[in-house]
Amino acid sequence: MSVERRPPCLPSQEPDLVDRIADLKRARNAVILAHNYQLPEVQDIADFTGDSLELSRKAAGAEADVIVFCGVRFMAETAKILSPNRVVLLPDPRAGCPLADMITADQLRAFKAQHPGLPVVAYVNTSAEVKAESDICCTSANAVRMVEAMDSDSVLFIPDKCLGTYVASKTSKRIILYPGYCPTHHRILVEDVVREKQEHPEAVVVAHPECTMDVIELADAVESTSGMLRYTRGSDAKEFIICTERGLLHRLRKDNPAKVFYNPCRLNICPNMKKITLEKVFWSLEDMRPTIEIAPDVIERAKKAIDGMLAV
Ligand code: CIZ
Repeated sequence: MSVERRPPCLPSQEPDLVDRIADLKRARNAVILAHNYQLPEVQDIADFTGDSLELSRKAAGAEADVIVFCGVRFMAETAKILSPNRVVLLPDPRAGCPLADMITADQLRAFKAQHPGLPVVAYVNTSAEVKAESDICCTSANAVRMVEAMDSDSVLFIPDKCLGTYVASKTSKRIILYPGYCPTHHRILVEDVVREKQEHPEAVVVAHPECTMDVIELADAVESTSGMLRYTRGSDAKEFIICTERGLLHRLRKDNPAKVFYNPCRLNICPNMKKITLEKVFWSLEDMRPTIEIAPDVIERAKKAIDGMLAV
């Protein structure tokens, strides 16, 4: 799908852009969701900010006809799976997730054929079609629990080999990894964390499980983005080194004005997350596109994998 773009009539400096989005949102009866990795100004206009599953569940419970998902494609697809009768807009259709794109439904079928009979645990960072081919979904927060819930000593874990390696260190089950990874988390290096820790020896290191295992081993806590929000709020520590996509720092700083958050490197920016801008949010509400469309049978099968996770 390609976006046909009109000349930008509303540059972001224009003061009433935020008001115009709010007016349009009311007129469309829309809810705006922003993932924790979105640009600060996009997070600030959202009705809800959070991780992808949390947002999709909030949208499903909201009385809105339209869901604007400021995030990447698999996240907007999850919202559509949970709210199939609503219009779901992804303000930039090119906002994909390189990790999710590392496995297609065909590649998963081939992986399953190499390991017949083993259940598939799919991280939420997968397309609807891949979820539809999986036995159960997991988030980074509940991956260990989902693996342990499988009625098998061995499981196929897709697509993130880093999260899978971390899970393997926490369970006695045999995890067969798929070789996917998140390029943004891979750019956070051990040297970055060591240097930051030398500069701020009191700081607590919190790492996302999409980081490489050598970074995870340096961490005081390993958390999903929502877990990081809870952990830092509840901690007595005053300084934190946050090893994940840097968009989360905006919310961490807003929620904890008396605490200090350090970003360990300059390269931990997801270019896809940053494709969503205020202008694109406005345009998507104005034009009511680009919409997320998923075949009904794919929605039904993908929902089973998500519902399986929610049941556990
Ligand atoms: O599902 C999400 O939101 C992702 C990808 C990460 C997280 O930890 O929130």
